[in-house]
Amino acid sequence: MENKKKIELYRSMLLIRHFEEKLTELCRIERKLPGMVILCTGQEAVAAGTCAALEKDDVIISNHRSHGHLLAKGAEPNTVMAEIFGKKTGCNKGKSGTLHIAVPEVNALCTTTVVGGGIPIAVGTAFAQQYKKRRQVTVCFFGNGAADEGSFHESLNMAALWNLPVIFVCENNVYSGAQRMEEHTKVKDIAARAAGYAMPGVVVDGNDAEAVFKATTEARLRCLAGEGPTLIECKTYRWRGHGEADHQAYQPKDEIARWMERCPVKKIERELLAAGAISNQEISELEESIAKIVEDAVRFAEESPWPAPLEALDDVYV
Ligand SMILES: Cc1ncc(C[n+]2csc(CCOP(=O)(O)OP(=O)(O)O)c2C)c(N)n1
Repeated sequence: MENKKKIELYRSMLLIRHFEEKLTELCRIERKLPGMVILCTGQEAVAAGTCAALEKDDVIISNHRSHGHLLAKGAEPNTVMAEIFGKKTGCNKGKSGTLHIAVPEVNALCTTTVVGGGIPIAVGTAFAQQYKKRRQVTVCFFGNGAADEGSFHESLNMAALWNLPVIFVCENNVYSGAQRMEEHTKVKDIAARAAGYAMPGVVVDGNDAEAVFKATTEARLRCLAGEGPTLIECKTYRWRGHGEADHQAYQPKDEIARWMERCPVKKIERELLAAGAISNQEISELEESIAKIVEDAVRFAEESPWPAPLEALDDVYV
């Protein structure tokens, strides 16, 4: 991979990390953020690696752990932050809050918190892309828990049958809520399920952004060649609880520590330093500029007005 592209990946991951660390801080202030805040800290390489392999017109469908996906696809930090605050200037006018954000400007069409609910929607958008003969693909992000839902199996079957241009990206972060994967399925690799639907299934190190980028690039080319979908399983780990109110009593401390040693952001940073592609000075400057983007986003959100109560009736279709 070219150093320029690798630095892009690093920057994308740093933005997600800083953005979400700020959310962790804000969650400690009572009543600052409405609703449940669900973070992808530790999983940044999946969002960054996948989205770096996509074009702007490609579609992503996200789940409850969405901030990384949206930022990596190019969503504006200011309007995403304002949306998380529930403000009128948010990308969904304060009506979605953190859990249901859509950013149509970057083709992040839908975030659904119905576990497994995004997978058939992605099959639908991929069908539209194929039907309209667009050179575009759809990526669907979902967790390992979602891969045990009926919607996952039905969707993979249909997508394979119709050779749809869809890439199923399973972020296997070991847990689903408070349950470990082995408590709800006997399979070791979710990717093995792809064989049941006659599509390629790939396991990648989900803490290696470059590996995720390569797997997505190959899957995208297969989609564009009319060869249909791919299931990519990214093995990673959730550093935080299911949501920020979760005290993680069920996650062994030494397990968290082991995975933190495998930090995806530090990994790419070490590689860039070793290759002489970036200096410590440049890293500090990059961190500073990203910290400023996040501070500006928080200021923008804090200074923005609340939506008026009657605006709840705008944009309602029926
Ligand atoms: C259909 C449905 N069942 C249950 C829930 C409650 N719920 C929300 S997130 C979650 C865990 C999802 O785990 P996983 O798919 O592995 O994603 P992760 O949270 O690990 O990223 C559950 C059970 C829900 N939102 N929707």
